[in-house]
Amino acid sequence: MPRSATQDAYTPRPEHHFTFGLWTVGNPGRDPFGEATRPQIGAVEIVHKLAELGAYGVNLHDNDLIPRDASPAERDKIVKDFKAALQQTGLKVPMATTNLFGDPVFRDGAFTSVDAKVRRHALQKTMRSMDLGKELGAFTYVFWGGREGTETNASKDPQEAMKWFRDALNFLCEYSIAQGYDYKFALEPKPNEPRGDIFLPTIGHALALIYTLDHPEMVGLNPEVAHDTMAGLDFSHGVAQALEAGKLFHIDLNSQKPGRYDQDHRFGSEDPKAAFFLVKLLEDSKWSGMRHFDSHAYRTEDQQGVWDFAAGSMRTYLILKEKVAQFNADTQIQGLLADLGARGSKAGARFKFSNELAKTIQNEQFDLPAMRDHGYAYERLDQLTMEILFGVR
Ligand code: GLT
Ligand code: MN
Ligand code: MN
Repeated sequence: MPRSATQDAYTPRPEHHFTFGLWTVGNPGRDPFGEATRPQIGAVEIVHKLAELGAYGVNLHDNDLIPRDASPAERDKIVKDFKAALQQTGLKVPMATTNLFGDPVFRDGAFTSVDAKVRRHALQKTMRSMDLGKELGAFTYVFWGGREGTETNASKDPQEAMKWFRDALNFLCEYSIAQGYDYKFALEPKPNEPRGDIFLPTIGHALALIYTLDHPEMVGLNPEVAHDTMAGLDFSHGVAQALEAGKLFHIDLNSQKPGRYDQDHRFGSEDPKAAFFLVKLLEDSKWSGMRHFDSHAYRTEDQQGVWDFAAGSMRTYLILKEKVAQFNADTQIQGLLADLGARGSKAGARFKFSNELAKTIQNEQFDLPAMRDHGYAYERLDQLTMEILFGVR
C-alpha cells in the first residue's frame, strides 16, 4: 500500500477525474546526463497502482504500451492484457497520443520535417495510434510537437512548415471523421526542448493556427504548466484565454521554475500561488475536463517515491481546491471583491458599441483627480490570499 494513502478530506477519488500518463509514473529517471535510476514499471502494474491511489484514468503514447518493434501478435497480447487491467480496476483511458519524437526518424520533426517521406510516416504512425486510442476508449487526442521546430532557420521555411503542420491536422481530422472516431484534438504548445525552438511555442500561437484549419471546432488546446512557465508567461492567463474561447480540451498539470529545462515536477511544488490561481480558474469555471498530471518523480526516487509523487500530485490539487473554497467564502476577501465589483469588475460589465453609447461616452464628464486617487486595495487582497495559502487564516 502506498505510504501516503491516508484517508482524509484530500483523498482522491475517481470522480475527481485525475489522470496520469503511462510515461509519467513510468518515467525511470533517465536524463541527458545519466541512465535510468529505477526499473521500468509495466503498464498493467501502473493501472493497478493508479486505481489503488484513486485516479480516474491513464493516458498513453502508442509506444508507451506497444514497443516499436512489436509483432502484430505481440501487440494484440499487450492490448488484451492492458484492457483486462482496465476492466478489473475500472480505470479509463480518456486521452491518447503518438510518440513522434523518440525515433531518430523524427529528428527533424514529424509533420514539419523537410523530408516528405517522414511527414507521411508521421501520418501513418498517428493514424495507427488513433486506432489504438479508440480501441481503449480515448476521446481526446493530444499533439505535442516536441520535434517540430529548428536549431537553424537556414534549414526550412517556417511559413512552409506551418502549411505542413496545417495539412497534417486537416488530414487527421478527416481521418477521425471518416472512421467515425469523434476525437477532439488538443495541441500542446512548448517554446523549446528538445528542439532549439519549437513551432507553436505558446497557447496563443496554437489558437491562431486552429482558426485556419478546415475543422476548427475539432481542435483545441492541451496547455502545460511547465511549458508556459519556461517561456516566462503567466499560465493562468493562457488557460483563461483558451477557456474563454471554448478551447481548453485538456490540461497538463505539473510544476516548474522559470528559466530552466522542462522540469515536470510534482504539481504545486514550485509555485503554490500560481497553482492556487490555476485551480481557482478551473474550479470556478466548473471546467469538466480531465486533471492530467504530466510530471514525474524526482530522479532520486525509487518506486515507492513514484507512488508518493502520484499521491502527492492529487492531494495537492485537492488541498488547493479547498483553499479556493475558503477564498470564495472569506468575508473580508469577498468584501474587497465586492468593492471591485461595484467599480465594474463583475462578469458581464462590458461595453457594446451603439451610436448612442458612443455619444454618451464622448460627452461623459470624468472626475479624473478622484479616479487617480482611488487605490485598489490589491495589497490587502493579496496578503489575505497568502494567509489562506500559508494556513494561518
Ligand atoms: C513528453 C512531453 C510532454 C507531452 C507528452 C505528450 S510527452 O513527456 O514532455 O509535455 O505532453 O506527447
Ligand atoms: Mn513538460
Ligand atoms: Mn505535456
